[in-house]
Amino acid sequence: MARPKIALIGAGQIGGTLAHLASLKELGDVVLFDIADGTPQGKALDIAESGPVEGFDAKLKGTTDYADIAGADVCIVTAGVPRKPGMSRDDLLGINLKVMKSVGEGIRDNAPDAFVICITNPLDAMVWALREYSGLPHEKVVGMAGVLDSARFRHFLSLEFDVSMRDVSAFVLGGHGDTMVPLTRYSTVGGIPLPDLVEMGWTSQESLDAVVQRTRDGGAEIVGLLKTGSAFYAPAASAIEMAEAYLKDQKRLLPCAAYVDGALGLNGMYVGVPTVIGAGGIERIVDIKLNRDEQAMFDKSVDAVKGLVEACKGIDSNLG
Ligand code: A3D
Repeated sequence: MARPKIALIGAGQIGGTLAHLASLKELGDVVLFDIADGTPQGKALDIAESGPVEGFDAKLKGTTDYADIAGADVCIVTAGVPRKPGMSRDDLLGINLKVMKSVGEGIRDNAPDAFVICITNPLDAMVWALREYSGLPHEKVVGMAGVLDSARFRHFLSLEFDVSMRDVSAFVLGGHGDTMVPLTRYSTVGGIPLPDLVEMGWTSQESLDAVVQRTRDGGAEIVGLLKTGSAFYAPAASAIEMAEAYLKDQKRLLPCAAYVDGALGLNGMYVGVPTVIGAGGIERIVDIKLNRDEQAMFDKSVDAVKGLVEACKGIDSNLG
């Protein structure tokens, strides 16, 4: 069987890291696309030259021509601009919406059967716009945010409890922004829910609240440290986990910005929810029950996403 083809639209910080990880994991052959001529070609060649040392079999190609992504099985989209200190994700909306138009049309015309993972911010609105511009089925276009936000939550929890990150599972729902909803009730250490660990005296409610807030601010913390851009290692690793779930039909239960029509009381919008990813793309939305406080936080997050989608429609009247 031929190797899967993975097209990375955007060969910047995340795009380059995606190409490296996809090669190391031998997920398939990689095409790096960017409008900045030289960048995708240079990164593809550099990573290919690490192949003999690392011992992976993957072909890499850098390009500025959409024709080269033809027949891709997976497209991961990072094209656009990232945040600088002092900027919110929402400040990127106008400029990145234009980018989503050209990328959506490029995918529509060259790789209409691909599973498309969007990373470009503001995530929930951009994945919605990318789906609109590409016209692909909703279950084949998804946004990466929940895996990253949950990974940050897991990392901070493992520090708080001084236990292995492998034994911490966590759930973050809602939009990828200041209103994201880290769900403590559905997050566990070795299967024990976080509220029980507070009761057991492993941590205090104040410390747990601080971990939740640090998770919400996780992206800004990195932007503040790097000063020239935003996080890229953990975002790339998170998107690769989703791509692998699709390519290997793993049926992973992962929180993603997926199209929800019916579940969780929503009709027809993209927002972060628990999903099952397999060969069919988003095969299932997990319709979890929220308590009153969780529902209030989720509703606020949903409203924030709706506001961004309306802003997109205000910029491009052909949308929606
Ligand atoms: P960066 O290193 O600037 O790479 C972006 C690349 O996109 C650059 O190489 C540009 O040349 C390229 N580009 C710009 N316009 C186009 C176009 N029309 N077609 C093709 N390529 C184009 O940024 P990055 O890789 O650090 O971040 C990429 C995006 O991901 C930004 O919007 C970030 O805000 C976002 N991001 C999202 C998360 C999430 O968790 C959702 C996390 C981190 C970053």
